[in-house]
Amino acid sequence: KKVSVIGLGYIGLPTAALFASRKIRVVGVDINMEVVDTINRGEIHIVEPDLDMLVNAAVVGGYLRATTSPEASDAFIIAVPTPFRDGKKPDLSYVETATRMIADVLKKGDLVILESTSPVGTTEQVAEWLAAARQDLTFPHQVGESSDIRLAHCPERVLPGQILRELVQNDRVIGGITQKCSAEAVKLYKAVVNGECIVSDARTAEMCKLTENSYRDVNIAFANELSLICDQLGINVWELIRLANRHPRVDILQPGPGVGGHCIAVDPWFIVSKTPDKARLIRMAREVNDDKPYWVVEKIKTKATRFKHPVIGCLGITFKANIDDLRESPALEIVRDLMASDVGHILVCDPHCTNMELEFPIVELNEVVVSADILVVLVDHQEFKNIRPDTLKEKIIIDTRGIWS
Ligand code: SAJ
Repeated sequence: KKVSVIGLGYIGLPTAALFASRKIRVVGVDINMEVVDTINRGEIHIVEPDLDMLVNAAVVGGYLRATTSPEASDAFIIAVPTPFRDGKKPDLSYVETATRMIADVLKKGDLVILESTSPVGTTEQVAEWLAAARQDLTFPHQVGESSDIRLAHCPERVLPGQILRELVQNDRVIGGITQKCSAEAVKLYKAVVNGECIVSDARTAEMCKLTENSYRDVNIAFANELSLICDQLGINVWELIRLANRHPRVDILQPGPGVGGHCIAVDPWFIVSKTPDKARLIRMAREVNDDKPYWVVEKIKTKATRFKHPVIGCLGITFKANIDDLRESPALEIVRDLMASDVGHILVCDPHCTNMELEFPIVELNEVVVSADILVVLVDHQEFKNIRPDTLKEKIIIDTRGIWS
């Protein structure tokens, strides 16, 4: 068996390495030559615990190699980005390009899996694209179980920072275009997944992934809305949530400076853009979470008026704790907003971003803590949690993550 993984990013590369670690021959395909070269040297271009060792072992052992153009295989896993463009519509162009690339090498009996998070109907669209490109083969949306090609959606649902563990342990939803498609996909994933592989259909599997992230977004929005209400009413929202969560059927998430990352801040829009009249709550949650960074900026500006030349120390720029990922980060958005205004002198500290190229310097934690009049916690990194709050008595604290509450 030979498996091709198209797209060697945060999902594709760990997936490719995992299959290779089970002694399955894997070809990783990426349009970026630099990425391909890096992997072929046994190195990686993304940050994820233990991934470097796994990729290195797979490349050295001869089970994984990378290339820029697909070659004949038994299974193809598409794991390319599906961004949401201009606040308007999902961009499926990477999926389309990947699909057209594999069409050239597809043969009777092959399995094609779409892993990318996708709006409902995308797997059927992939079938259309493949059928249009290969009229010598039959596809499951045309002839059902007797088709030459098997096609399924199997969304990834791993947490950055724990990708390798979750790839193996999490249950997988497998949505084949037909039953046989699902059965073939289950066989493939069973080689690496210890969790259950649960069979459904393609549209349900697509919606399932979007639902998981929308569920989290709506629940974070609830917490963020509570934080605004509590601020106005003079109530400590962190204590309030701790108390409410003592109820056996209440489990409120944590407020923050907004919602970041490339998934939760994006996927709900895939639902909203398909069914705008129906997805009212999902849209509103997105808006609540998107507004939160502006609220934090206004809060800081109000506090800053107390000083003639305020020094504002910002703690953290990543999208969540203990990682170095800046994608859609509300913390970074807040820092940039503050810098673009004339609110005061802004000092930024993030122990996870010291080697990054940014348009502003990253300052030592101690220096920020000592110099700041206003200290703003934007990310709950462990390094910040270790600071003793009693050393901060003289400062104005805006703690968007509740680490010192
Ligand atoms: N956040 C809060 N309060 C909370 C929890 C999170 O403000 O109580 C914020 C975080 O700070 C961050 C954002 O939400 O800015 C998202 O972080 P996250 O840890 O909730 O999720 P991601 O984006 O790292 O990964 C999510 C996961 N989805 C779910 O937990 C339902 C992951 O399992 C998915 O695979 C991933 O999206 C994805 O790729 O879709």
